[in-house]
Amino acid sequence: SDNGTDIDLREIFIGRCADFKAGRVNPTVDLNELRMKNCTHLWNLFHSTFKYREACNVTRPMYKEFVAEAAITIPSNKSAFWDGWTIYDTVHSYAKEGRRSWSLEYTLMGYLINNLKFCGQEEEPGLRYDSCPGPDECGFAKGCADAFWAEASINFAKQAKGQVRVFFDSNREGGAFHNNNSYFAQYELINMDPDVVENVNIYLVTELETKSGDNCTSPSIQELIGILKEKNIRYTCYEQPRDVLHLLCIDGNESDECILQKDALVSP
Ligand code: CV1
Repeated sequence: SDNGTDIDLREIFIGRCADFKAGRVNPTVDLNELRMKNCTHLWNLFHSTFKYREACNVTRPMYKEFVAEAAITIPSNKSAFWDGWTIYDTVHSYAKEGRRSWSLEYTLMGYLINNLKFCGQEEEPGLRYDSCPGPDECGFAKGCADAFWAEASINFAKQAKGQVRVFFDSNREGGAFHNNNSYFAQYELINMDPDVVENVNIYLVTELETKSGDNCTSPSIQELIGILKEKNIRYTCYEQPRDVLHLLCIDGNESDECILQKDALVSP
């Protein structure tokens, strides 16, 4: 168990929504489409899903209406997926708030809910402020928070078009790709549409100054490739892709793998 519902949940939600609508979060959104979104209406759909309900008694379908109403169009070639928390920061710096890529957290619904704590109870006041279940505590993809992310992930994946990227940490414990109990595998990969997803670019990233773990031929990634083949989706697998390496090297320019500039000018 974790901390309880954020005291200012409503204010944060409404404020984030207004900011997002104004294009101040992800500047690449379609502002016309966002004009139709009513933040108070979205808040009502969202919080009524878990208010007066025991925290683990919330299931994925209960979020369908909120997710459908909050959904916005995701541009082609921009979708970025990830599997495992250890790659999360890298994906977000790569995404550059949507300028380079869109991860779920830079869509309206993802941005609204990201990092918030919320859960309900049957008794007044309907929200629980002492503690809320942590990840997986109600079972995989169950309970007020995890059920939301599962439904949101489905919507996000169904919209992916063109070139998409999936980021993995090559040194993730248990293998880079987790097929069972990963939101990426169970809700995103499964819902990608082979008619519109042209290619899945598998990005296997290794932290600087670290021995790489899984590569494109490792069983974990081969399992992913097997699923893609079965779904008839093309893929390309990259080990330490250069665009990501360059990004990592901004903060790690002393590392051996970051000596990219061959003839640095040295004053005499
Ligand atoms: N996704 Br706070 C899935 N779960 C999320 C997301 C999110 N965007 N944000 C949060 N969670 P894990 P994964 C919570 O490291 O491979 C989407 C969930 O409630 O296991 O399973 C993303 O689009 C759950 O408790 O990653 C991404 O592509 C835990 O974090 C993919 O699904 C799951 O995190 C990542 O899911």
